[in-house]
Amino acid sequence: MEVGNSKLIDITELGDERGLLTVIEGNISVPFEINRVFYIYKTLPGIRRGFHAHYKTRQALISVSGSCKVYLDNTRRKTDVLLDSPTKVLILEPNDWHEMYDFSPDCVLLVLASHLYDAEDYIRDYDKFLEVYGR
Ligand code: T46
Repeated sequence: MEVGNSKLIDITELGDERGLLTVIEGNISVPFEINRVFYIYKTLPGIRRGFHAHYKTRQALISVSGSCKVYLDNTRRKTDVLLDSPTKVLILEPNDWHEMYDFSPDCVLLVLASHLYDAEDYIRDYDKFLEVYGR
């Protein structure tokens, strides 16, 4: 499903009598090479984070435990996405302004990124975001 410039995809759940397993492979399940992994957890009630877009970094967001929401703005359309399953993957494109919110106390938001961390890759000013990506 298209959300902003990004996409929400479902990945296959593998299971047997022992329980469940889900696998994500770079350039296969997600459309980029995975060069960095981080996770956001123990988020305090009412917290909203993100508030930026990127120049080049593509990411995959998965709530592997609990749930959270992601607000996306591609300058023309604003969308809210619910991540509430370890099989739901938000392929987040760099040109979507994003904010994460409504974290459940048990939420572990796993993020797979196409590039190593670079503070220069962030657009944290909304007017700058419109200047770079707006029509
Ligand atoms: C994004 C959303 C989904 C690092 O030093 N290295 C890293 O790889 C990351 C991700 C962060 N940091 C530092 C930078 C800040 O001092 O950790 C601190 C918290 O990062 P930030 O405020 O950017 O966190 P969020 O939740 O606003 O955004 C993060 C990612 O940074 C961002 O790329 O798209 O998650």
